[in-house]
Amino acid sequence: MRTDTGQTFRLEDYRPSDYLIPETKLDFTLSEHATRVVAELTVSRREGVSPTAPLVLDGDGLVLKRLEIDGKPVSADSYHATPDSLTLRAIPAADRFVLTIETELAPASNAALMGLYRSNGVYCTQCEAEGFRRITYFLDRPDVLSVYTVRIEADQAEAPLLLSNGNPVDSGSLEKGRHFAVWHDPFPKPSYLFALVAGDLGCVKDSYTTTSGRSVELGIYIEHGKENQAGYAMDALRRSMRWDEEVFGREYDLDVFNLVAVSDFNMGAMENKGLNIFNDKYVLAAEETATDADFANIEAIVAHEYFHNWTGNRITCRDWFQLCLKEGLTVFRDHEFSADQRSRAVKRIAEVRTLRAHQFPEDQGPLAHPVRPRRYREINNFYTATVYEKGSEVVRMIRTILGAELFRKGMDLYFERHDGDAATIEDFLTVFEDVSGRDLSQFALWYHQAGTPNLSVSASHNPSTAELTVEIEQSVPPTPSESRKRLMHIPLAFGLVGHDGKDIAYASVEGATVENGVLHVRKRSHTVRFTGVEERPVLSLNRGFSAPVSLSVEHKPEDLFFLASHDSDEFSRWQAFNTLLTNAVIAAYRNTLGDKPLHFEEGLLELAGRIAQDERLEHAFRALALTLPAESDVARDISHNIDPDAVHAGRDALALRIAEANSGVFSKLYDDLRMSDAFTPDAASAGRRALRNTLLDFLSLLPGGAVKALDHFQAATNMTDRAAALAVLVHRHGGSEQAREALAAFEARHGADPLVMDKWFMIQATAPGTGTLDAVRGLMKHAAFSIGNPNRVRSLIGSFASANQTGFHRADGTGYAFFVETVLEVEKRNPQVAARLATAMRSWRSLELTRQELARQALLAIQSQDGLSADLRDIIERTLA
Ligand code: 0A1
Ligand code: ZN
Repeated sequence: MRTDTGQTFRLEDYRPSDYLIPETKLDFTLSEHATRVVAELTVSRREGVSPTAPLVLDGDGLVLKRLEIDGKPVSADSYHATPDSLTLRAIPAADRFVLTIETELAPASNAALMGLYRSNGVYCTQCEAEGFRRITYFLDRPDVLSVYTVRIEADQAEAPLLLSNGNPVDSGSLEKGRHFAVWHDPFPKPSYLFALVAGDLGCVKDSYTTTSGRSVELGIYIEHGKENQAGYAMDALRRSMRWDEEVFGREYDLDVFNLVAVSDFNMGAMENKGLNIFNDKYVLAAEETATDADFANIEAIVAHEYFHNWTGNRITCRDWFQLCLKEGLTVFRDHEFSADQRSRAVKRIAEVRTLRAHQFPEDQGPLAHPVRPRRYREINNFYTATVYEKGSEVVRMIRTILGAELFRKGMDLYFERHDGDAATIEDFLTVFEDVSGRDLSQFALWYHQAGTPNLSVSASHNPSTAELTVEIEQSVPPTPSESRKRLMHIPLAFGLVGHDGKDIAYASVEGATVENGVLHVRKRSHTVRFTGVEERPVLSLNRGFSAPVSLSVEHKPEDLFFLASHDSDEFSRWQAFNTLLTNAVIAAYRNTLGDKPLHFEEGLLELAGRIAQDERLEHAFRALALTLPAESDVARDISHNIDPDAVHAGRDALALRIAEANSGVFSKLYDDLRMSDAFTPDAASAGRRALRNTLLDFLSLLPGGAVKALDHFQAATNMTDRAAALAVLVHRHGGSEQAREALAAFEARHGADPLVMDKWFMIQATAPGTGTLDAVRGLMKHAAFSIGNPNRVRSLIGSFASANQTGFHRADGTGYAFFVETVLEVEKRNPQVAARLATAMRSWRSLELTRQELARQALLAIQSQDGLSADLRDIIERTLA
């Protein structure tokens, strides 16, 4: 385990490497406990660098077995090797030389899942961000690009399949039942994109012809017996390849594209050149085992990794501070892909919900950092919602500001200008300035400055002058180490909605630039005057969530009702109703705390019924609208001194009142939505299921609800419906006979499938109430649980800590004691997963004082441990700071 060295890396310290490695030859002789790696690196000195400059290669826990320069052993006094670095002092004066390095690895005991490891008997690698240095000594930094040739030798029976990046060039049998394969990747790449897979896996093959006629062999490799679950991923891959050609003009560039699913993986998936490696959760899909959400995730992640081939691989990052250059842009691309494959409005609502649930709390808490950070102690901790999701929003804003056409021109220029480069955010912004002639320097603050900007807006209409005046105030709250903020450029899409629901025109506008329905906020305050506005319009702001800001608009109460029913922008319609629901839960929360009776407006309850039945709206939209804001969403809006039990009580009370007020309508609709045709994972069918399952959640609160939910569970013919019913039973009727029966039936049916059991774990771990802690402790002893597998840890422990407000944040602090114990236990094996788990505490300062103090004690208990990993110490110390 890499323990903390206390070293901080800073953006301003970036220097190009003195040495480069234009060619890399790797020879792997695989064995579980003693894999031999011979690296033959062609090293060149960068022009102008003194021949006396030492060559310092990165390592991480390595054992050096042999070292040669140009085929001759290096004398002991000319180098210094530690597990973490290899320094060569006497270097040949020639500009180029070949360095041969032999190391020995034990993949079977690599529990951190970085570098070369074993998953279910399959050898595989994970090198981003700094895993390659666990394989051999190298200039393990993204601006050192190399052409790789890889030879893999293994036991034929143990590993009939031998894969690496690029194209296959040779293979054959060897003595004693061994065999080999050689792969060559003609595209220079940084070490983090290296990959190797060797094992015995099933395979699904297909082929694809690019627009220019290149034929590509596609392969998806999965556990034997699961071949029938790879069809959806293959289809998503083919659709992604076509879409990137059509929308971004990008073609695939190798003869093969392979994708491998492994069951032990720290993240979702990895874009290694020509050899994507996936967490099997994001590949395997069948109606019996995967929910509609799983299908949508698979489609998005397959696309994401594929799109990296251009945004990440062909153009990579100069250094890890530029991570958002590839991640934010690629998330934007996968969002657009999914929007084109599904319903754009529904997709946008789902994205915004995710952003608010994960990125806003990050931006508003101690772990806040700019989309392009300026410093880090452990880069693994910067694969964050800010870098990914906010990074994508920033790219979306560039498109909003420039318009679709100029945006595409800018992207074309980016690909043309930087293909083969390790680029920066400045390079990226410059292409858009060049194609548009705009100055994006104020806009660039979105990359450099952390925190979610707030906009306060009020409007007044003067019928006698036909003028609408809109006052807009901008503020950016302070974040750790950035107390003073500069004013941002915020593109706000808007409309002035007339009484008939149509946008009304205005004659002129002054006080801010308005272009194509977008108002550009650039100053601290704007007084914007629209003339020629005869009737009082309702202001619809931040349509389509054009900017990732917190918006508070002084609406009259009836205005939100109006927008929720009439706004022509579907996102804003959803937003208005969601705000009404959130406000209602917050009011109920305050009354719960004040021991006052709870009251909900009839109009809101009725509107829920009207939305449910509105045939003009897609089913999926209605399902999203009727899904009450999560307890964590409500807590975020309350923002301080939060009592999670009262939030829970307020939210539950609203759910019950909506159900009671609409029981007839909901029941009928629930019955009408029953589907008898064969399962298809398309968005329209998924939308019907989503709405029906949302209605079930409400109906389960009424008398006979548990029986109804059990009927739903038993009648389910797919995982979406089965898991939804199980969640309703366990969350709404926990401990009931029906909940117990469904849990047992689910376990009996799916006990042998770990990915499906993850759903069973997660549903139980997110059951509200103080009893869940003991349940989670009990489930950790279940045969299907394993503390070494990241998916199991995330589904049971991660979901408990980050998605169970009442169960985890118990007033007696026992949830936090469990947290300390478990995070440290996980850390022994896998620091990266432990550090991510620990981010569950990032909003501890928003809690009421008793819980706050208990949470602080828990964090201090972890901090006081000796020998903490760099990953965990970094998160804990920033959380406490
Ligand atoms: N680049 C991948 C994410 C990723 C990052 C780190 C990993 O291991 C520590 C694995 C994957 C992506 O964006 O999909
Ligand atoms: Zn990515």
